[in-house]
Amino acid sequence: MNLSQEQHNFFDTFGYLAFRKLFSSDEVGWIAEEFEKVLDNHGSGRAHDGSSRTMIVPTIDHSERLCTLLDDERILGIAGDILGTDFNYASGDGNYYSGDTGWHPDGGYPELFAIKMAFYLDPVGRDTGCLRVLPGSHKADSMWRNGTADPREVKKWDVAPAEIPGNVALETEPGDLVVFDHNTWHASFGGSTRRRMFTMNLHKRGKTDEELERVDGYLKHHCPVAHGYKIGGMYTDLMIDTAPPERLVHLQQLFERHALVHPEGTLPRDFPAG
Ligand SMILES: O=C(O)CCC(=O)C(=O)O
Repeated sequence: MNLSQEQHNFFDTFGYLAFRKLFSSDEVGWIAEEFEKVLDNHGSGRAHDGSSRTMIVPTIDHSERLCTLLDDERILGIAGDILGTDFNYASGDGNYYSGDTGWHPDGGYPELFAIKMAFYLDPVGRDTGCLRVLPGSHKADSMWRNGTADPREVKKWDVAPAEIPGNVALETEPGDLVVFDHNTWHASFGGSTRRRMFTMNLHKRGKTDEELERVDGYLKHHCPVAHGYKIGGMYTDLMIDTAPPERLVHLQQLFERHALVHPEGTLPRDFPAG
């Protein structure tokens, strides 16, 4: 699925996009089932009591079927259009969120580098845990990034975090997909104590020395090992061994860079020829 010119314009201007009913209810059925299995069998999902967030990194990599999201024409079309068709898959978390998530961006890059795809597996509304964004906050010269206004300092304006002027609530139903620039400030308010959500992070393939430095900088702080999940490399063997040649394009660079950035967290293995 490729983006229309208007969707490109919207993403460039506001730093996010929402896709309604991208996945059918049948698809949401198996996606949610696999997600639950991953959290329960590879994470501490069974112990989740709602007192705090339960998280795992990676998520789709632990399920052969969820891995195929990386082969899905809709995902490839959206990511390829925004980041280039040779984009890197940069892992993602799986969550039973509990309560609010405060305002934050996922990065602070001078230009577009990375996006997050967020799959909310329950209906979420404005005050029941949907993603909120500050439109335009991905731009380096926006007031949210140029030092004029810090969304975490709402006290000085005497407003609640959920009431920051201009914030947009991206209410979603299961099957919708929310995509945003890592630079975009986002948050969530009023959600349940078991809000199911997982993400796929994707970023531009590094080509110049400067771009590779950015890729390595990303890996240093954001990959399974960096988050304390020792899976022996950037990806699970399952993700690599079940990959058709087209998927390998999105795995190769971070597979290689991971060994350089986290040598102690990388078990030797071959990468398929493709
Ligand atoms: O849904 C949420 O609580 C916020 C998600 C979020 O902050 C993120 O994925 O970076």
